[in-house]
Amino acid sequence: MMTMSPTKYYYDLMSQPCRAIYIFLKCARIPFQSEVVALRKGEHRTPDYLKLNPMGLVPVIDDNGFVLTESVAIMKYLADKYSADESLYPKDLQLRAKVDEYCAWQHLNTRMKSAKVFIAEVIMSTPSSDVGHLVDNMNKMLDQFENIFLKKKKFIAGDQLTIADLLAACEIMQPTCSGRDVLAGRPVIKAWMDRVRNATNPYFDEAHAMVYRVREKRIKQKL
Ligand SMILES: N[C@@H](CCC(=O)N[C@@H](CS)C(=O)NCC(=O)O)C(=O)O
Repeated sequence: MMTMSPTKYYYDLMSQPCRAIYIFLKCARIPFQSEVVALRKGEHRTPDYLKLNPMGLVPVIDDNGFVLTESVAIMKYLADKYSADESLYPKDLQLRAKVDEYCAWQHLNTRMKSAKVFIAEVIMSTPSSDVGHLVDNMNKMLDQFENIFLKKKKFIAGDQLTIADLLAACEIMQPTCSGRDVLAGRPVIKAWMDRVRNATNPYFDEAHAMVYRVREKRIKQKL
């Protein structure tokens, strides 16, 4: 009989999609073998890692020889194959379609618009005075997220937390690394973020420990 090993998960918790998958794996109680790939040390560019993912990006899973990249595809695969909790990626056709709708939108919106502010402020140390247009674009995205996706619902797909909320929360947390109060004046998104955090803790805080540390350091540097 062939024995199956836990899925190997290649990740760095400074990466937004990696945090979303990490929280998902923990909440869904899916065992995994942790394979940390330190981006700051260039471990995603070693010949061995490039054999696994020629694009040199995290996240990646290796499920007993089945290698998969792309966070959204990874979460859907793991949910369908291993999760006993169906609420995280619902089987109901219309609920699932709402989750998929958000997952399709987020790459060029939540992810891109938040990441650009993070890269400018944290990676490139661009002065705040020069990031106004990026912050404007992020704010337009946050308006759309609130008014089109969240509306008055508890979570993106309704009453239950899904992978869509995990992806969204982890992206919106990224630009907070600079010390920026991304959700200032946004009580609706702030309340949703608190619901996501409360529903997933201690894993949310565990996944964001490094984000919180970077944020505190940046705030101290500004004082
Ligand atoms: N569309 C991919 C994006 C993956 C991605 O961009 N990963 C980033 C971290 S968030 C990365 O590995 N960056 C390393 C690099 O660009 O060198 C997904 O959702 O999985």
